[in-house]
Amino acid sequence: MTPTITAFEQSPDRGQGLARDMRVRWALEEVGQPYDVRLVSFAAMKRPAHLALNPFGQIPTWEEGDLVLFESAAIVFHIAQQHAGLLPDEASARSRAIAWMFAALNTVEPPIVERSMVGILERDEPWYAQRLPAVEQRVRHRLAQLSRRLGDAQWLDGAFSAGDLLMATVLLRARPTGLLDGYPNLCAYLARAEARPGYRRAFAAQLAVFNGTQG
Ligand SMILES: N[C@@H](CCC(=O)N[C@@H](CS)C(=O)NCC(=O)O)C(=O)O
Repeated sequence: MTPTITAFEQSPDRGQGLARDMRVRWALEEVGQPYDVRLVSFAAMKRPAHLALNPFGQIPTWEEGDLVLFESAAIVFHIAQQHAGLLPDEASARSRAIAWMFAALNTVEPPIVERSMVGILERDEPWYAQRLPAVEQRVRHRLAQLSRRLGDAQWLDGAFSAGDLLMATVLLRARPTGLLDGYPNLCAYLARAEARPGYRRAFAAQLAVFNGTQG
């Protein structure tokens, strides 16, 4: 059965791959699972029909027969459980890859999202100039720790996994701030992720929505 995901009708990032449907599209492309996309407006996301899919009124969502899911990482995990290629078969390696999925979203993403929200919502506030350095320091702290752990490795723990997929999408959100530039191995890690054919197909598909050239 072909799953249907939701994505922004008009993405605020202008199709630069920062919206969280990108994670789901990328996972689907990695495993070769075709999918349908239903585009939703900001207004539609807050209406009962979409709230029935995601109580928080956000994208992405997942519909596959009777199964409805929300939360991008839960959807990526679901895809990884259904298909080979995103999680190792060996039990301990699989658990470690899942730990990296949680680390991406629970430990690394929060300061990065906080930094971008401060830039969007607080730029004109009197406290902005004082607050920004503290927020950026929290991002640097996490990036430095991640950079140390990654070292010269290609991926976080052996072969590319759903942990890398989520971590790369989190790092993408840090790139516009320039904070990633201080960590050449993380920049190279991100470039490796972006060079993957599955990533490129997913990126092109969501950019086509923004450009109005979706097939
Ligand atoms: N933790 C959720 C976050 C979802 C989320 O923040 N979605 C954003 C797009 S990237 C959204 O729908 N924003 C519109 C809104 O919150 O009104 C996930 O990973 O799926």
